[in-house]
Amino acid sequence: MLKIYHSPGTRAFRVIWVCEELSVPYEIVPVNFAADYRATPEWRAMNPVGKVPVMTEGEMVMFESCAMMQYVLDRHGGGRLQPTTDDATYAHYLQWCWFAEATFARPLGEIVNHRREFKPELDDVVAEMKSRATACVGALDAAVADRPYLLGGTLSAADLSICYTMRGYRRMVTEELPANVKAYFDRVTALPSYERAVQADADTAARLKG
Ligand SMILES: N[C@@H](CCC(=O)N[C@@H](CS)C(=O)NCC(=O)O)C(=O)O
Repeated sequence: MLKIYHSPGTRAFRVIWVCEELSVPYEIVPVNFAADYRATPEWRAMNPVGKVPVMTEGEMVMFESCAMMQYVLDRHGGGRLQPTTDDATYAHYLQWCWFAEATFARPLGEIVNHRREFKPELDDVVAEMKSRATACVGALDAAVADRPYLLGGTLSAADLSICYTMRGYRRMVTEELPANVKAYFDRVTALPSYERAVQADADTAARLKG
């Protein structure tokens, strides 16, 4: 059984969403997001830089949410939610999967880290990060101008990963999205698996409180 170590609102959301979309069984282990817990030797043994998430399966322990997502697809997806390597869309599948975390989530993460470390926050730094994230939304708007999903007519895990990051963009930068991206985000988050992932996230929060 996959175990997903998750703190509410954080990046395991994309892995949980993929599991829900694929109907792959998993268990959530709620993680206290407090910095002092993440600095403990117990947690550092799971994630050596003290971040979340972590995923395990049997003896296997891994971190990095997009790698976790890919593991679930390759081991448990049965070919769903991703093109094969000889498919014409394969290169762009990889591109958008990496873009979701390495380029789009990065400035958003910097805003979170900056706000945690600098009080008061430095407005110029936050504005620069918001503008970098907005450039990513512009790229996505162009990419989905003529298609329902990033790869064309077929939903893939890249869409779930990007739309997880888009949640952060809407929370941290602006709810307002350009027209194509808005229609795309609404389409992908209309999946019943999205509601189940939102519920799993809320249940994790309740477990940590209770
Ligand atoms: N690239 C990593 C990023 C992990 C990450 O930054 N996680 C955030 C929560 S979503 C975190 O633990 N932040 C705490 C910190 O950086 O101190 C991934 O995708 O798993």
